[in-house]
Amino acid sequence: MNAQEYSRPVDLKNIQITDTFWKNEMELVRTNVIPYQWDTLNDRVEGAAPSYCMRNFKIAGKMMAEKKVKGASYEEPQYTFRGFEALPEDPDNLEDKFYGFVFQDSDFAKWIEAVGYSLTQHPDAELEKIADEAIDIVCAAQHENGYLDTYYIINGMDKIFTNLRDHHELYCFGHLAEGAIAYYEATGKDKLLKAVERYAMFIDSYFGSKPGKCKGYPGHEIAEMALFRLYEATGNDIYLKLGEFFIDERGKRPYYWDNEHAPIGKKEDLRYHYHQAHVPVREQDEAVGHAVRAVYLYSGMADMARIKKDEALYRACEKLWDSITKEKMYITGGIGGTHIGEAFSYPYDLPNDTAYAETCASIGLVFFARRMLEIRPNSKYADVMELALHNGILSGMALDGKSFFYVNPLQVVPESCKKDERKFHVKPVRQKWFGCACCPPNLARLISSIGSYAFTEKKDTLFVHLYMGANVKMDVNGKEVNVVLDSQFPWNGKVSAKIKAEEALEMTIAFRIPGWCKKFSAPSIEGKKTSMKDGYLYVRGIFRPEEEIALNFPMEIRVMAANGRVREDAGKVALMRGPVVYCMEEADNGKNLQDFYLEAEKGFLQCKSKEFGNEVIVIEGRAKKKKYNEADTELYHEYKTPQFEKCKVKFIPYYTWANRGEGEMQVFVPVDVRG
Ligand code: FUB
Ligand code: ZN
Repeated sequence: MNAQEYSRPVDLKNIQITDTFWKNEMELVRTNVIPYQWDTLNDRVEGAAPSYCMRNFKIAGKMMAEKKVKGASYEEPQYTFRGFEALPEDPDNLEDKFYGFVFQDSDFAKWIEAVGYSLTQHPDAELEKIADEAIDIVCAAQHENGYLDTYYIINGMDKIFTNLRDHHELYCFGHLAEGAIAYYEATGKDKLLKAVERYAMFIDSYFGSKPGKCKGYPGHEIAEMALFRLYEATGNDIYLKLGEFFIDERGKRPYYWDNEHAPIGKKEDLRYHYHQAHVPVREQDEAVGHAVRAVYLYSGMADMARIKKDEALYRACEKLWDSITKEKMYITGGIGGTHIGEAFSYPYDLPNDTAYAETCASIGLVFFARRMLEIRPNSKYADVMELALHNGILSGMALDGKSFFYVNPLQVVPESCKKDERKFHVKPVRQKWFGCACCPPNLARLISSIGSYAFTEKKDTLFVHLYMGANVKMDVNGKEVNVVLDSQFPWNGKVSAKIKAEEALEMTIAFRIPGWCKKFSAPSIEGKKTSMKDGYLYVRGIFRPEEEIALNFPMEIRVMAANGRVREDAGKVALMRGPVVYCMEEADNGKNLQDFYLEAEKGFLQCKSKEFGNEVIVIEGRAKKKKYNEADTELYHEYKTPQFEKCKVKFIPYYTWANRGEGEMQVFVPVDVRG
């Protein structure tokens, strides 16, 4: 690899998103999620699980009026993978101690990150004032040595970094660093960034390969990619070296955590798989363990591979990418086949109704994809990014931006979510908030920064990875150019790019050709050199002011089947159109969705619909619905050729499901093989 090969995200301040589809999502985040989250951070939302986040910062910073404390309050973390309820506390009678999950500080960090991105698109003095005041509270909590994690500042600094495996200090640090950089880059205000740098220096004084330093590494990854970003934002290579140390130390034997805790016994390796620490990272070739942790680690590895030009690390990233996308990813871009450990399961184990597919995990997959694209643009990464964004991620938020999914199943029977403990993690309706509120703020920070996933630049080349309406400003050999993109994705495949510049200039625009598009057309490319490489159409030449390039990616309805080894989907199909995955819902098709056998060969009808507020495309198909006969009243009976009645079935975009009340839903549908 050499530095010339890298493309980097276009600075958000140089992108204005104008797109109908994504602008709508960004506005939901700006007008609903960010203010709502601020209220939850301050425990002001009636009926929602309290966060205690800002309260913890105030207590750590001694900003609360003195209150009673019933003795020492050090407690082991009380989170559970089965439920996300906050600890039951009487809000009017709280002691001055830490409340909530050990990683509650990260709620603020993700909020300030989303605020930063949002301000680049929509300056808002009032929001900036609230953010500045929040930063004052957070910075007041910082310990004189630079340490900044309220859990230990409140519970006892003698315990810091003593439970790296399960506590989340370095995770909270990572989020705080990302938030501080985003806020600094948006506003130029560096108070939080300076605080984070002091904290980073303290961490650096504690961890490292030199004798006497701690050889531990984060139990929940993210500090790695945050440190690389901090290095790139500040130029201080101490952060780079610290990030490298954390990446290189992971998985070495003897396991660091065995000195922190009693060894875990025979199952120890499995436990280390959960943390992606079973072997050193360059030897990892299968995505395992907790899915969010995994993709955060892989994102950090990809950053380091790029910065250090580390081919071995890049090859490991590629293997892990293939492991996820060829064997362990849902058709929606969801990852994490099992709720036990919120984890990847074994290859091809992708159950629809017990799926975990955490919103955060798909978001992390997008982080990983964008980083792989930076190293080597290849449409396979952007295809997955687009898939996850339009399906497994957007499904995480209601169409009004007011409620959220943590888990994104591909099949739901509401009764089973309430009565079958194996499916308690699956919710048939979105929730207002969660005690463990990782997903909604993660959605907020991703959606507010969507432009930096859509566009990257390298010298005089603009890469268009995702299609969306936007004005992208670039410096091409000292000349300013605005590339104005127009798109009606994800419903219509016509896109265009228009040049706005003072004078003609030579540059390249690299357009991703979506993997789902069988035949694209580019009617208006004249007098330019075009070439195809790794799924991108490179258009190079002298562009005149107002010159426009138009492309068309016809969106056809595709009937998709899973690999035969995905047992859950045997004999079933799913519908896709462009990047959008479709599903059937009870609201349109009635109960017992398992009784429908899709007559896929009979074709489909697509029509525009406003039933979800903004216009979407819904699909109508034909099916045979099983008729129940007398024998069917018995649990078991002799087989008789089943009788069917002909009917129509309706499919809606997967991300719009559960917006019309509670009901059954399925993505994969039995197919009528006899036609
Ligand atoms: O542990 C912090 C966050 O909580 C993880 O990223 C999520 O998967 C949830 O477990
Ligand atoms: Zn989450």
